[in-house]
Amino acid sequence: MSIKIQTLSGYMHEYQKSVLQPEAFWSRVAESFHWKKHWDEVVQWNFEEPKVEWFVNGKLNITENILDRHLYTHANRTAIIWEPNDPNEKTRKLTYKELYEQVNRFSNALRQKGLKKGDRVVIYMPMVPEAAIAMLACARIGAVHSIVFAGFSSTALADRINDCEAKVVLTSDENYRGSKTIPIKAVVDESLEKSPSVESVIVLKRTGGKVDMKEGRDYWWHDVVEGQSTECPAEEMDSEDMLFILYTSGSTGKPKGVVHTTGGYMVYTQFTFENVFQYSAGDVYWCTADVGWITGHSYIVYGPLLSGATTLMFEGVPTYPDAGRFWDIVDKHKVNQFYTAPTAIRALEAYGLKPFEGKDLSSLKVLGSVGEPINEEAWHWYHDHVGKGRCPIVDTWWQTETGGIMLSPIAGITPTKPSYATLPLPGIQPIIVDEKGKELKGNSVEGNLCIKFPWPSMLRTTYGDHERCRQTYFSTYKGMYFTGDGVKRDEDGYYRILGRVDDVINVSGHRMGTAEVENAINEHPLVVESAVVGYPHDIKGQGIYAYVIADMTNRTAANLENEIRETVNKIIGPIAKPDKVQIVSGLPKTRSGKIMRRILRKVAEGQTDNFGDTSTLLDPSVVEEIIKNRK
Ligand code: 7RM
Repeated sequence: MSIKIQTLSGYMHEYQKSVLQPEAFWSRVAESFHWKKHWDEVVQWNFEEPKVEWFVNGKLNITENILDRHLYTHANRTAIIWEPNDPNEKTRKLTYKELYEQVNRFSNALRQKGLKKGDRVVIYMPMVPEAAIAMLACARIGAVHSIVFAGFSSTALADRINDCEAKVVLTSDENYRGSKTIPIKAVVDESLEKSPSVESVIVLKRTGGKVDMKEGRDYWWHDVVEGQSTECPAEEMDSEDMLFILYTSGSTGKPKGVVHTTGGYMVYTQFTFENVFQYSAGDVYWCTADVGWITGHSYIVYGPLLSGATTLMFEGVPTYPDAGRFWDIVDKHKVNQFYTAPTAIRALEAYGLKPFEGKDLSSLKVLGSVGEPINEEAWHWYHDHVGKGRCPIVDTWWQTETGGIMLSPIAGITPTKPSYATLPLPGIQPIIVDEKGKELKGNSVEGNLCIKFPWPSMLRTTYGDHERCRQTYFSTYKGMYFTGDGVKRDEDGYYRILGRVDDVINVSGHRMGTAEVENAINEHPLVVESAVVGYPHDIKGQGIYAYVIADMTNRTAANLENEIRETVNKIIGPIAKPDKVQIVSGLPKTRSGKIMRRILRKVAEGQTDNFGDTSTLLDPSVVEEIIKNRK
């Protein structure tokens, strides 16, 4: 057994040990896994290059720790409960044995398509068990998966396929989402016109909708698994062999491919899953994220399945067929741990208490929150109406780059405080620095959040561009990992995340770079220049406000605003559509040509004076016009 924290003093004790003797601490956690060969050293690192290696020279396959290992003890335990978009369609349940067999059959199919260790596979699929099967099959044969959220456009998909030069794409005919059906195979077809690396596409039949199948390139999932053996030898992987790439937005340029490796990611996601949620055998755990995001990777698939847990996958949306759907599912499957995002909580809050009528919810023991700061009001609503005042809330702060939860209460053990992620998990050494990188010691301080010691599931590089990784995360403050978040440590030493301090916005828990949205807007033929900022939004957390300079000769403003929104929809996807578009004749720039985003942010927030120092502003009349026409 790994380390399971049971009391507050137990937490403090383990935390102390993890800081004073990290190697001994992590050895103890890692010993509970199956390794084909033991590691030589626990960790080797420097944050200058950066170079980080955990469980050095250890050999393993993560799927043996998910599948083979659990066969001996609980082959017939449910691994995955799948709840379809339409409540009238049948629920599916897969035991660990069934999962083992299906993963192996698909692994064999992938090998037959010529995939080898190190090859990249892009997964663009709905929330169905086959998405998890696909991930694990890749891991079984050492192929590297890169999941692209199925809401992204064909251009965004092509960019990601091309960046990692994927050989194979896995998709489905269509995707159900509430009352809509989305033809995702058609999106793949469009993106493949621009993606020469792809040799084969495997298509899962989900809706039975019509698709074009290209001879010699496209294959049905049910055909490729037909007749495959339910045994597939697992590839021997080094601890530091790549497990997956996941693209995420930053403050500049195109999304980066965050690289996670095998050994450390396995150890950390399992350890944090079991401890944060206080998962015990037999519990039913449900995380509402999509597997296209890191939360889905670490806390729907890897963490829970490594722990031998029963993990629920939900295909649909919180409001279909009505705003009581989440609570129906909790009751139907007697969910014990429930993990969702503040944006979902706020969206449901808007429907009032009627959706709770006739719902029991007494199975719930632990509630989780992730993706963005949870405001106090939403925290209390979640606590009172979902948890009926009896369930601890774990507000978990972490990132795609961190791989696993970093700051969080341990459910039922760490005393909580609304909107606080509370304390670091064992092994995590946060540090708060000021603008200049000076450490702000002690309590009651506010600054930028960095991490000063490596942890097993941290990113190793950004795919194909190590310098970008160094530059983005390890150069702002020397010798530390910079998170991009602002944070406050209060009088009790508790951490409260204040939000991003860079040009990243968080819309409904989805990370978006302002530069990325601007680039998409600029694709519109009449757009000259644009600037995008976030502003507070009641449900989404942040909304997207775009200021656009455009050639208006043949358009009305309303017309053009809609076209711009459509352009962004096409280039990135619906999640990036600006909430507000304001056509302007100029942007507030400094004499050296830099856009003064501070001013744009303030106007978007509704503030019309007190812009601070505007002495470097080239043309103050631009600001007056922007204020006058603000949306
Ligand atoms: C897991 C995930 C990461 C960014 C991060 C923060 C914000 C995430 C919380 C949070 C306040 C939280 N990965 N964030 N969790 N802010 N409290 N509990 O979301 O890569 O998509 O986003 O999300 O700004 O830097 S992510």
